Amino acid sequence: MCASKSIPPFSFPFFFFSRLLFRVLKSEEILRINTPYTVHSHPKSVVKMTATPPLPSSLKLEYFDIQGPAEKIRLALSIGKVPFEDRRIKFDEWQQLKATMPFGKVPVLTIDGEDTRVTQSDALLRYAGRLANANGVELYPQGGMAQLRTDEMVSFVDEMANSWAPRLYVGMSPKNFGYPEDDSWKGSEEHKKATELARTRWINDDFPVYLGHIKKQLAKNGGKFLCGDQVTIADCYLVPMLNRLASGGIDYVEKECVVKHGGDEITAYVDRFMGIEEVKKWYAPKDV
Ligand SMILES: N[C@@H](CCC(=O)N[C@@H](CS)C(=O)NCC(=O)O)C(=O)O
Repeated sequence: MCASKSIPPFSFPFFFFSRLLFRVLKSEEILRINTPYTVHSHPKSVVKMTATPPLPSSLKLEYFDIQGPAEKIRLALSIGKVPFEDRRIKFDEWQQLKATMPFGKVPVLTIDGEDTRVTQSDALLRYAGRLANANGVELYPQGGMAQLRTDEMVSFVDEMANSWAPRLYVGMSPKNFGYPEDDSWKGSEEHKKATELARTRWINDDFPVYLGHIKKQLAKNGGKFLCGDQVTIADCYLVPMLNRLASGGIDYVEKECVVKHGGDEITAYVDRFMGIEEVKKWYAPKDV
Protein backbone atom coordinates (compact mmCIF):
# COMPACT_ATOMS: atom_id res chain seq x y z
CA MET A 1 0.00 0.00 0.00
CA CYS A 2 1.23 3.48 -0.85
CA ALA A 3 2.10 5.35 2.39
CA SER A 4 0.95 8.74 1.07
CA LYS A 5 -2.62 7.47 0.75
CA SER A 6 -2.92 7.19 4.54
CA ILE A 7 -1.69 10.74 5.22
CA PRO A 8 -4.47 13.35 5.39
CA PRO A 9 -4.01 16.35 3.07
CA PHE A 10 -3.16 18.85 5.92
CA SER A 11 -0.20 16.71 7.13
CA PHE A 12 2.50 18.13 4.88
CA PRO A 13 2.13 21.80 5.90
CA PHE A 14 1.69 20.71 9.50
CA PHE A 15 4.87 18.62 9.32
CA PHE A 16 6.78 21.45 7.63
CA PHE A 17 5.72 24.11 10.16
CA SER A 18 6.27 21.91 13.18
CA ARG A 19 9.85 21.20 11.98
CA LEU A 20 10.36 24.94 11.45
CA LEU A 21 8.99 25.74 14.92
CA PHE A 22 11.25 23.08 16.45
CA ARG A 23 14.33 24.60 14.77
CA VAL A 24 13.46 28.12 15.94
CA LEU A 25 12.86 27.00 19.52
CA LYS A 26 16.08 25.01 19.50
CA SER A 27 18.15 27.88 18.12
CA GLU A 28 16.63 30.18 20.77
CA GLU A 29 17.64 27.61 23.40
CA ILE A 30 14.02 27.28 24.44
CA LEU A 31 14.28 23.59 23.60
CA ARG A 32 17.62 22.06 24.45
CA ILE A 33 17.81 18.60 22.98
CA ASN A 34 21.10 16.86 22.42
CA THR A 35 22.35 13.31 22.72
CA PRO A 36 21.47 11.80 26.10
CA TYR A 37 25.00 12.02 27.44
CA THR A 38 25.93 15.56 26.51
CA VAL A 39 22.79 17.39 27.58
CA HIS A 40 23.58 20.32 29.82
CA SER A 41 21.28 21.87 32.34
CA HIS A 42 19.72 25.13 31.29
CA PRO A 43 17.08 27.20 33.08
CA LYS A 44 14.71 26.72 30.13
CA SER A 45 15.73 23.14 29.49
CA VAL A 46 13.08 20.53 28.93
CA VAL A 47 15.64 17.98 30.13
CA LYS A 48 16.16 18.53 33.85
CA MET A 49 18.63 15.80 34.77
CA THR A 50 21.99 16.02 33.04
CA ALA A 51 24.78 13.53 32.55
CA THR A 52 27.47 16.20 32.61
CA PRO A 53 26.27 18.98 34.87
CA PRO A 54 27.67 22.49 34.46
CA LEU A 55 30.43 23.35 36.90
CA PRO A 56 28.82 25.18 39.83
CA SER A 57 29.96 28.64 40.85
CA SER A 58 30.81 27.32 44.33
CA LEU A 59 31.03 24.02 46.18
CA LYS A 60 31.44 23.54 49.91
CA LEU A 61 31.97 20.05 51.34
CA GLU A 62 31.40 19.79 55.09
CA TYR A 63 32.64 16.87 57.14
CA PHE A 64 34.69 16.21 60.26
CA ASP A 65 38.46 16.60 60.20
CA ILE A 66 38.92 12.93 59.37
CA GLN A 67 38.71 10.99 56.11
CA GLY A 68 35.53 8.93 56.66
CA PRO A 69 32.94 8.84 53.87
CA ALA A 70 33.94 12.34 52.70
CA GLU A 71 37.41 11.35 51.51
CA LYS A 72 36.23 9.66 48.31
CA ILE A 73 34.39 12.87 47.35
CA ARG A 74 37.38 15.06 48.21
CA LEU A 75 39.61 12.81 46.07
CA ALA A 76 37.22 12.76 43.11
CA LEU A 77 36.95 16.57 43.15
CA SER A 78 40.72 16.92 43.53
CA ILE A 79 41.58 14.50 40.71
CA GLY A 80 38.91 16.18 38.59
CA LYS A 81 40.45 19.59 39.33
CA VAL A 82 37.09 20.85 40.54
CA PRO A 83 37.62 23.63 43.09
CA PHE A 84 35.78 23.20 46.40
CA GLU A 85 35.83 24.52 49.94
CA ASP A 86 36.92 21.71 52.26
CA ARG A 87 35.15 22.68 55.47
CA ARG A 88 36.34 20.60 58.45
CA ILE A 89 33.92 20.53 61.37
CA LYS A 90 35.41 20.30 64.84
CA PHE A 91 33.85 17.66 67.07
CA ASP A 92 32.98 20.27 69.70
CA GLU A 93 31.06 22.32 67.10
CA TRP A 94 29.01 19.35 65.98
CA GLN A 95 26.08 19.25 68.41
CA GLN A 96 25.13 22.80 67.42
CA LEU A 97 25.60 22.18 63.72
CA LYS A 98 23.83 18.82 63.64
CA ALA A 99 20.36 20.40 63.80
CA THR A 100 21.19 22.57 60.78
CA MET A 101 22.17 19.63 58.55
CA PRO A 102 19.48 18.26 56.16
CA PHE A 103 19.43 14.78 57.75
CA GLY A 104 21.43 15.58 60.87
CA LYS A 105 24.58 14.03 59.41
CA VAL A 106 27.59 14.83 57.29
CA PRO A 107 29.06 14.88 54.64
CA VAL A 108 26.94 17.67 53.17
CA LEU A 109 27.72 19.37 49.88
CA THR A 110 26.51 22.93 49.36
CA ILE A 111 26.22 23.71 45.66
CA ASP A 112 26.02 27.33 44.44
CA GLY A 113 25.15 28.68 47.88
CA GLU A 114 23.10 27.73 50.94
CA ASP A 115 19.86 26.83 49.09
CA THR A 116 21.23 23.66 47.57
CA ARG A 117 22.58 21.29 50.17
CA VAL A 118 22.90 17.63 49.29
CA THR A 119 23.77 14.61 51.43
CA GLN A 120 24.72 10.93 50.97
CA SER A 121 28.33 10.30 50.18
CA ASP A 122 27.73 7.81 47.34
CA ALA A 123 25.43 10.23 45.54
CA LEU A 124 27.97 13.01 46.09
CA LEU A 125 30.78 10.78 44.81
CA ARG A 126 28.86 10.20 41.58
CA TYR A 127 28.12 13.92 41.26
CA ALA A 128 31.81 14.73 41.86
CA GLY A 129 32.65 12.21 39.13
CA ARG A 130 30.31 13.91 36.68
CA LEU A 131 31.76 17.32 37.54
CA ALA A 132 35.22 15.90 36.84
CA ASN A 133 33.90 14.62 33.49
CA ALA A 134 32.61 18.12 32.71
CA ASN A 135 36.11 19.37 33.51
CA GLY A 136 37.66 16.97 31.01
CA VAL A 137 38.82 14.30 33.49
CA GLU A 138 36.62 11.26 32.82
CA LEU A 139 36.25 9.87 36.33
CA TYR A 140 32.73 8.50 35.92
CA PRO A 141 32.07 7.14 32.42
CA GLN A 142 28.51 7.86 31.34
CA GLY A 143 26.23 5.39 29.63
CA GLY A 144 26.45 1.81 28.49
CA MET A 145 28.67 -0.88 29.95
CA ALA A 146 31.37 1.54 31.11
CA GLN A 147 28.98 3.26 33.51
CA LEU A 148 27.40 -0.03 34.57
CA ARG A 149 30.84 -1.48 35.38
CA THR A 150 31.84 1.64 37.34
CA ASP A 151 28.57 1.53 39.30
CA GLU A 152 29.15 -2.16 39.91
CA MET A 153 32.55 -1.48 41.47
CA VAL A 154 31.25 1.44 43.56
CA SER A 155 28.62 -0.91 44.97
CA PHE A 156 31.24 -3.60 45.50
CA VAL A 157 33.31 -1.20 47.63
CA ASP A 158 30.07 -0.25 49.43
CA GLU A 159 29.50 -3.90 50.21
CA MET A 160 33.02 -4.24 51.60
CA ALA A 161 32.66 -1.05 53.66
CA ASN A 162 29.26 -2.16 55.01
CA SER A 163 30.66 -5.54 55.94
CA TRP A 164 33.56 -3.93 57.83
CA ALA A 165 31.54 -1.17 59.53
CA PRO A 166 30.00 -3.20 62.42
CA ARG A 167 33.45 -4.55 63.35
CA LEU A 168 34.67 -0.96 63.60
CA TYR A 169 31.65 0.40 65.45
CA VAL A 170 31.43 -2.38 68.01
CA GLY A 171 34.50 -0.79 69.57
CA MET A 172 32.97 2.70 69.57
CA SER A 173 29.32 2.05 70.42
CA PRO A 174 29.01 -1.42 71.99
CA LYS A 175 25.45 -0.77 73.18
CA ASN A 176 24.34 -0.67 69.51
CA PHE A 177 25.43 -4.28 69.25
CA GLY A 178 23.52 -5.64 72.22
CA TYR A 179 26.24 -5.14 74.84
CA PRO A 180 25.33 -3.58 78.21
CA GLU A 181 23.99 0.00 78.11
CA ASP A 182 26.19 0.84 81.03
CA ASP A 183 29.06 3.02 79.78
CA SER A 184 31.40 1.44 82.30
CA TRP A 185 31.30 -1.72 80.19
CA LYS A 186 32.87 0.26 77.36
CA GLY A 187 36.62 -0.27 77.54
CA SER A 188 36.32 -3.27 79.87
CA GLU A 189 38.42 -6.39 79.18
CA GLU A 190 35.29 -8.13 77.94
CA HIS A 191 34.55 -5.31 75.51
CA LYS A 192 38.14 -5.28 74.26
CA LYS A 193 37.96 -9.05 73.66
CA ALA A 194 34.68 -8.71 71.73
CA THR A 195 36.12 -5.92 69.59
CA GLU A 196 39.35 -7.81 68.96
CA LEU A 197 37.50 -10.94 67.94
CA ALA A 198 35.13 -9.10 65.60
CA ARG A 199 37.94 -7.17 63.90
CA THR A 200 40.50 -9.94 63.59
CA ARG A 201 37.89 -12.32 62.22
CA TRP A 202 36.98 -9.83 59.49
CA ILE A 203 40.62 -9.09 58.65
CA ASN A 204 41.57 -12.77 58.51
CA ASP A 205 38.43 -14.26 56.97
CA ASP A 206 36.49 -11.63 54.99
CA PHE A 207 39.16 -9.14 53.92
CA PRO A 208 41.24 -11.70 51.93
CA VAL A 209 38.10 -12.72 50.04
CA TYR A 210 37.35 -9.09 49.08
CA LEU A 211 40.99 -8.53 48.13
CA GLY A 212 40.90 -11.69 46.02
CA HIS A 213 37.94 -10.29 44.06
CA ILE A 214 39.73 -6.96 43.67
CA LYS A 215 42.83 -8.73 42.32
CA LYS A 216 40.71 -10.62 39.79
CA GLN A 217 39.00 -7.40 38.81
CA LEU A 218 42.34 -5.63 38.31
CA ALA A 219 43.74 -8.53 36.26
CA LYS A 220 40.61 -8.64 34.10
CA ASN A 221 40.88 -4.92 33.35
CA GLY A 222 44.57 -4.69 32.56
CA GLY A 223 45.95 -4.40 36.08
CA LYS A 224 45.96 -0.63 36.48
CA PHE A 225 42.71 0.51 38.04
CA LEU A 226 39.45 -1.18 39.07
CA CYS A 227 37.61 -0.37 35.85
CA GLY A 228 40.47 -0.27 33.36
CA ASP A 229 43.41 1.92 32.42
CA GLN A 230 41.81 5.07 33.76
CA VAL A 231 41.15 5.95 37.37
CA THR A 232 37.45 6.20 38.24
CA ILE A 233 35.29 7.15 41.20
CA ALA A 234 35.42 3.46 42.28
CA ASP A 235 39.18 3.83 42.95
CA CYS A 236 38.55 7.09 44.82
CA TYR A 237 36.34 5.03 47.13
CA LEU A 238 38.48 1.92 47.52
CA VAL A 239 41.97 3.33 48.05
CA PRO A 240 41.25 5.50 51.14
CA MET A 241 39.51 2.52 52.70
CA LEU A 242 42.57 0.31 52.14
CA ASN A 243 44.82 3.09 53.43
CA ARG A 244 42.72 3.49 56.54
CA LEU A 245 42.90 -0.24 57.29
CA ALA A 246 46.68 -0.13 56.81
CA SER A 247 47.13 3.05 58.86
CA GLY A 248 47.90 1.32 62.14
CA GLY A 249 45.28 3.58 63.71
CA ILE A 250 42.62 0.92 64.28
CA ASP A 251 42.98 -1.31 67.33
CA TYR A 252 43.68 -4.96 66.50
CA VAL A 253 44.21 -4.22 62.80
CA GLU A 254 47.86 -4.53 61.91
CA LYS A 255 49.49 -2.08 59.53
CA GLU A 256 50.63 -4.89 57.27
CA CYS A 257 47.12 -6.26 56.68
CA VAL A 258 46.83 -4.96 53.09
CA VAL A 259 50.31 -6.13 52.07
CA LYS A 260 49.84 -9.45 53.87
CA HIS A 261 46.47 -10.31 52.38
CA GLY A 262 46.65 -8.33 49.14
CA GLY A 263 50.19 -9.01 47.96
CA ASP A 264 52.09 -7.18 45.25
CA GLU A 265 49.13 -6.53 42.96
CA ILE A 266 47.17 -4.60 45.58
CA THR A 267 50.26 -2.77 46.84
CA ALA A 268 51.12 -1.70 43.28
CA TYR A 269 47.52 -0.65 42.70
CA VAL A 270 47.44 1.55 45.82
CA ASP A 271 50.84 3.03 44.90
CA ARG A 272 49.61 3.77 41.38
CA PHE A 273 46.61 5.67 42.76
CA MET A 274 48.68 7.50 45.37
CA GLY A 275 51.14 8.45 42.59
CA ILE A 276 48.51 10.40 40.62
CA GLU A 277 49.70 14.01 40.54
CA GLU A 278 46.48 15.45 41.98
CA VAL A 279 46.41 12.81 44.73
CA LYS A 280 50.00 13.61 45.68
CA LYS A 281 49.05 17.29 45.85
CA TRP A 282 46.00 16.47 47.94
CA TYR A 283 48.04 14.60 50.54
CA ALA A 284 51.04 16.95 50.46
CA PRO A 285 51.43 18.84 53.74
CA LYS A 286 49.35 22.00 53.55
CA ASP A 287 50.22 25.42 54.88
CA VAL A 288 47.87 26.26 57.73
N1 LIG B 1 24.68 7.48 54.43
C1 LIG B 1 25.41 8.65 54.86
C2 LIG B 1 25.97 8.39 56.25
C3 LIG B 1 26.39 9.66 56.92
C4 LIG B 1 26.85 9.42 58.34
O1 LIG B 1 26.52 8.40 58.97
N2 LIG B 1 27.62 10.38 58.87
C5 LIG B 1 28.13 10.27 60.20
C6 LIG B 1 29.65 10.40 60.21
S1 LIG B 1 30.41 9.13 59.27
C7 LIG B 1 27.62 11.45 61.04
O2 LIG B 1 27.29 12.49 60.53
N3 LIG B 1 27.58 11.25 62.36
C8 LIG B 1 27.25 12.27 63.31
C9 LIG B 1 25.93 12.06 63.93
O3 LIG B 1 25.19 11.13 63.57
O4 LIG B 1 25.59 12.84 64.82
C10 LIG B 1 26.52 8.98 53.83
O5 LIG B 1 27.04 8.05 53.22
O6 LIG B 1 26.81 10.17 53.65
